[in-house]
Amino acid sequence: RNCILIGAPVDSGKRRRGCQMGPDAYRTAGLSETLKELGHNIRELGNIQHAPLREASCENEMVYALSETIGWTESLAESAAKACGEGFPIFLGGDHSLSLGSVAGAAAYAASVDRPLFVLWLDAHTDYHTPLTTGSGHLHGTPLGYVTGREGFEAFPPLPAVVPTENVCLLGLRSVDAAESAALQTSEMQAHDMRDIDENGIARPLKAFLDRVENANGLLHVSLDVDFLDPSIAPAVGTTVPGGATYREAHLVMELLHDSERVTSLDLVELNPFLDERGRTANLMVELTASLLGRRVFDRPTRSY
Ligand code: DIR
Ligand code: MN
Ligand code: MN
Ligand code: MN
Repeated sequence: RNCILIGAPVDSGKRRRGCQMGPDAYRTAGLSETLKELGHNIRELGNIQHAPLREASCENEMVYALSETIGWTESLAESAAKACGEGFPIFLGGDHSLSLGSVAGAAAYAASVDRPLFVLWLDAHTDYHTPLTTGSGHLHGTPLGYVTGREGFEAFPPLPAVVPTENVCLLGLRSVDAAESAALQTSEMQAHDMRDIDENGIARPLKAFLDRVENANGLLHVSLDVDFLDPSIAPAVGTTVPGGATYREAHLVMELLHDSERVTSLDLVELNPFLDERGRTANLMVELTASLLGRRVFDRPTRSY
């Protein structure tokens, strides 16, 4: 595939800093070399920047770094729409607020080729808040609210195309607040929490979703938040929640995604290398990306970290 690596050092989506180092951590962990070994073409766009900042305000005074996140949404939506037409964009985050832009751009591209966009959200959290409902004020908790067209994003660029909630599947949930939970009930999103995964396995809900993407001839954007993974294998994230996906579950998800041949864009988000133990989380994220792009757990080369 023609992979386009887009560094997006977004760090405005929450108060704790460090995700700005994410793109370099993925480079250091050998993302580009790993994908080349799998036979893919790689184009490196370096790091992109946010659009020029304009003043913006929100009724909710808790909201943090609104202008900066709007600036990132603008530049990322543009980059994503363009890159989707040229290859397989991989966004090297950056915190999850980068997905306001990457998903909006992917949706714009999908609309331009008259195909539906589906979104797979791999995360401990639903990220379905709006600037008006967020209690923390952290906009990394709002991308699914934005791309599905919830109210409260008036200060943001108008959405080029709304993602219908029925096209969204969430896997890995285990930290959902009351407001998000209530909003989720009234949406058509398919939300699978860890209990669901414990009882039914992770392959079943994923396969059901991938069948729907296939039947609709859809494009599929995958958004992988580091905190989808269990903190014991992926400690480098500001919002660790116990009880996440295991190494084997995560690779299985990636291999099923590869087999589906449906994935058309990918976010790698929330890695905070400042919190890591010798790059192990960055290395794991690179391995998972490799599985999504064709590597099998059983034929991966042995490496000593
Ligand atoms: C969290 C943010 N639910 C909040 N979400 C995170 O601040 O409302 N997303 N960490 O992955
Ligand atoms: Mn998230
Ligand atoms: Mn999360
Ligand atoms: Mn929340």
